[in-house]
Amino acid sequence: MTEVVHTPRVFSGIQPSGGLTLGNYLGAIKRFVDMQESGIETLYCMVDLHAITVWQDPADLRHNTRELAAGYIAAGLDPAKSILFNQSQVSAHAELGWIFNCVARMGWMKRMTQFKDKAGKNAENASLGLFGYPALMAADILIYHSTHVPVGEDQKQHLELTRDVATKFNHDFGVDFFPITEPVIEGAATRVMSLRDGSKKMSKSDPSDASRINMTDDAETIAKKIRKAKTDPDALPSEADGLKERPEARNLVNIFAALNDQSVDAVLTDVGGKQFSEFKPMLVDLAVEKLSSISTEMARLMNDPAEIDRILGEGSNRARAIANPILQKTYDIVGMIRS
Ligand code: AQP
Repeated sequence: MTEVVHTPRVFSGIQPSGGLTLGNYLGAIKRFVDMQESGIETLYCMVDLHAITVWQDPADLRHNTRELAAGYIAAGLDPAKSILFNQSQVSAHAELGWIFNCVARMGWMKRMTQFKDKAGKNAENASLGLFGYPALMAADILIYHSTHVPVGEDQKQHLELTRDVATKFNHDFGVDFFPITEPVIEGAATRVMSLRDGSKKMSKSDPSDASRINMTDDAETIAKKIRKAKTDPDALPSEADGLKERPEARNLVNIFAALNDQSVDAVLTDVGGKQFSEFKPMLVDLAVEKLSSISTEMARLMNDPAEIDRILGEGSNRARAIANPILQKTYDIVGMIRS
């Protein structure tokens, strides 16, 4: 079998399951913008079908999907350069997702740590969709024959499963059809942690609003949350090694480095020896400078929901034009009659 070389194509998505956080911005959206600017074809999705794996109030879901689109655009994604759309408007995702439900194995799903984290102790009561989430995620990526997926560290295991699904499909049907996708997990903040607990991921669904910076927070709220962020009593070290056993300190330094497009070492060269009473105001100034223009632009865009819907409709048309031929070919490989 000759190996097919796939043209580089980038796909990633975020759930409209709440407001965007600084974690989503630094771990994902900032990378999306970098990849858009690299000239590779880029598709960025609001994965609304994934969001409903846990309960979403319909009005909130609509609002959050538009707000996520506004966040994408305000952060620098350009609908003329990237294909921006919501997942449910491109039915090929769900159709390929079903085929992958029949390729992926129960044992693979049972090993997914995100399911265990999200279902918690009440796994019997979790939706079937939450359990099968990674098979739909594999479909999101592979329906475009995507070669690269920028994500935060927490998605690494799901991307390994996507590679397993592609490998098994290709093997079972004796084809070289789906690419083996590369995760792109880069930058100083691939895992932004809660401001209240350095061992927990910053998350939009954390019940404590003080645990996260929302992309819609105003300057005063950002300042208050950073001032209150948990730290330790020691001064900052001059080298990254000194942050190893200090999760909260490491988190704030990582956030600073990522916002300022610097390495952690470069930040520590400047701030090593400073107390948090000095470092936190520096971080407040930087965060407000970088984030306030995004939140202002998001608010402006949200005044015109019809324009957001138009952008998503147009993006969905462009996405369908890529996805549908790949879906038809998949059905053909599997043996479905298409008359
Ligand atoms: N704390 C984080 N640090 C770095 N990257 C993060 N991402 C999420 N949190 C962090 C990245 O954002 C992208 C989209 O995530 P998602 O919304 O699809 O799902 P998630 O990872 O489950 O994000 P949340 O905020 O934790 O949502 P909820 O609370 O609804 O579960 C992914 O690339 C992710 O890596």
